[in-house]
Amino acid sequence: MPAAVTTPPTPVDFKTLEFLLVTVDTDRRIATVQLNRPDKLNAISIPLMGELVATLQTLEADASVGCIVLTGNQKAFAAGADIGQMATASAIDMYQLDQFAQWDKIRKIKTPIVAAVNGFCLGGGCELAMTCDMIVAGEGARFGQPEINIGIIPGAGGTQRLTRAVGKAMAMELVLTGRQFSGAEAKQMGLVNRVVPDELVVEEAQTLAAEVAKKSSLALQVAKEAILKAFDTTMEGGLDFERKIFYMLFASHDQKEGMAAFVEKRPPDFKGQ
Ligand code: CO8
Repeated sequence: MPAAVTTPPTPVDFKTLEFLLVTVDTDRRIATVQLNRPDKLNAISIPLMGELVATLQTLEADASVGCIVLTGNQKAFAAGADIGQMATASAIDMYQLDQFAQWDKIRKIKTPIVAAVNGFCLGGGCELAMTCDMIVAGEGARFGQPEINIGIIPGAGGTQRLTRAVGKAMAMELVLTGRQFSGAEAKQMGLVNRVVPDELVVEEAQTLAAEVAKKSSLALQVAKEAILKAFDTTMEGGLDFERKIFYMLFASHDQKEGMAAFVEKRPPDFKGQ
């Protein structure tokens, strides 16, 4: 039987794409995506979200990218959804705009994403970080769900993801008071993976991403899917799901290669297939 012909992935040249509110830098198998609306503390407007989703989807389709780092700047990861844009909106406007359809697309990105958080990480910004798979925070990071201060509640998953991450008592306190909390407190609560000096946040996130990106991208994607499944299924259903995916991986090149490489005491050459 002839060997299957596979087309090598064409890395995306982001310099040819006209994104203004998001920049991308790719190095080896890591893509670092930076929110770029510094004058508004990276407030998440509809155009910014549009660029972010398009960028993440493009990176997801690029087999040369093994892991994504999502970051802001030293002052802000993102200070929330754009309040100016929502201030005078009616319920019908909000319904028809259906902005959460975009947020859902981020949730469905299969490539692992590490959030690298410095400065303000508030409201929708905190929800965006929590939608990522891991969080590296700076010592000076300021997390929070302050929506209660402006007469609303978290709407992009905050009441659900924060509660699952930190438990009921702390989620109640943080959402009902809207108070900010530090990177160290976030670490202690289990919301973030690592806290490092501010100037090392992106580097640390890239180091973590590089460790991830070495693995089989296929195994990474299904591992991410299985872990996320734990949040919306029963133990029985989750174990069943895990087992089916576990079996499925025995149809992959990367399982054969990974195990052969172990037996032959050499590094594996994964293909994401
Ligand atoms: N939206 C719009 N503009 C913002 C936002 C925001 N969330 N945050 C900051 N900005 C703007 C400010 O208006 C200001 O602009 P300008 O210079 O033109 O007046 C600029 O960024 C700098 O901000 P400040 O001058 O306020 O900077 P400070 O250092 O004094 O204060 C704070 C920083 C404490 C972060 C302060 O800016 C602040 O409280 N921001 C709002 C935080 C907040 O409430 N976030 C939650 C927003 S609601 C939300 O996220 C809901 C998400 C779910 C919905 C998803 C889509 C539908």
